[in-house]
Amino acid sequence: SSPDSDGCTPELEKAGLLNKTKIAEGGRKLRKNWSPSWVVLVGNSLVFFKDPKSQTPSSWKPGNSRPESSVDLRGAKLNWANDLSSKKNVFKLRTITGNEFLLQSETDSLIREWYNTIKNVIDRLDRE
Ligand code: I3P
Repeated sequence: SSPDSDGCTPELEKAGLLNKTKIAEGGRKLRKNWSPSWVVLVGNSLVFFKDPKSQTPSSWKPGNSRPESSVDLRGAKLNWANDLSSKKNVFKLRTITGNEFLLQSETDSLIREWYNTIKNVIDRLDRE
């Protein structure tokens, strides 16, 4: 059996570096501020960490990197949003609480994988 046969430990589904900006908080529009973010999809959440490359060696301690923020995917909406940016390969994630994020990558295949993986989690939660 798998190490998590009791299903109590959330499964790591995906992790990688994407460009991220938050564009709304609780439905209130925010000014864009793009920055690279280490994005981790685990269980029902998307968790954002500071880009490891932008951290100084002294500030980076393994096992001690606190997430900057995390997003509950239950009830979230995901849409391609190339109309919301001059950048290519942009999608928008909107949480049930009205927080909106744009995520972007220069690599077509990579952004498509992220879109599909997040969409699958949202669809699975919708069916529960
Ligand atoms: C914004 C910045 C963003 C850009 C945004 C600009 O200017 O250039 O990168 O978004 O465009 O307003 P500033 O740095 O002065 O805030 P994109 O890169 O996604 O196009 P927007 O206002 O049309 O969203």
